[in-house]
Amino acid sequence: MLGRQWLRTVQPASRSRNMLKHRGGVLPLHRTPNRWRRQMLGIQHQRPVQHANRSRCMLKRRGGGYHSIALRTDGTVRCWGKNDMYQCKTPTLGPCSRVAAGGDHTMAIHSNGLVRCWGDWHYDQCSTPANLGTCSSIAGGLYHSIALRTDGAVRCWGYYNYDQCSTPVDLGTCSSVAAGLYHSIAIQRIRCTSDLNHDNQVNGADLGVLLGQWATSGGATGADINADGTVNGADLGLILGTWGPCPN
Ligand SMILES: [Ca+2]
Ligand SMILES: [Ca+2]
Repeated sequence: MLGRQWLRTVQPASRSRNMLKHRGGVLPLHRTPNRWRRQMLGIQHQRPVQHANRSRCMLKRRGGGYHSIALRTDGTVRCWGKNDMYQCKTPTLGPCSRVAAGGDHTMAIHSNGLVRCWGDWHYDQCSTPANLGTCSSIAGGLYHSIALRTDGAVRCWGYYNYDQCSTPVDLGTCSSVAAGLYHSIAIQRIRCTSDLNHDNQVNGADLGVLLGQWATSGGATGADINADGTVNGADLGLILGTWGPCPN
């Protein structure tokens, strides 16, 4: 059955170590590397047997191509499985708050919010952007990485031949990120139109902005919330009606 199926493969022209030999075109499925075939067919690979004393301490677990990573409740990180790209050579980290695993790379968010990455560097999937800042969520694709900054902005780096890191310009602030083999996902925050100063709260500061623009068109402040051309009582009603934290 497998021999009759075909898998389209497109691979970059250069990858020196651990190179996948097929560089584009169509291959019979039975000739594709086991790893691709399993991934395309949705077959989960067999994971290493988990040691009993690990499970008692696990806060979160993530699985990469052939390795697994766990975050213990004390913030320490444990990794096991395939280590040919040093994906389980966990650096000295200190306590972490999140972990993630890509194809052959591993990621963690340190307790100070900074992202660390180790393992396969062939596609710069571990070249964490210098201006990344603090992050609240991370995810690893097959050869790329994605992070959610604490201000809700999304950053992506690594392999991008399928535009998996072409973050949409109108994405805005997000609440969560995830990664597939060759694609990325972000959950966009619901726009909070009454939050005129963009601090994720509808409060007195926004009321001040509105009153400062009273009877005008609102201009760049966005104080004309209902877009009827004038900052008026209708906009005041919208602010009072959505008073409090913006929804995530
Ligand atoms: Ca506000
Ligand atoms: Ca209005």
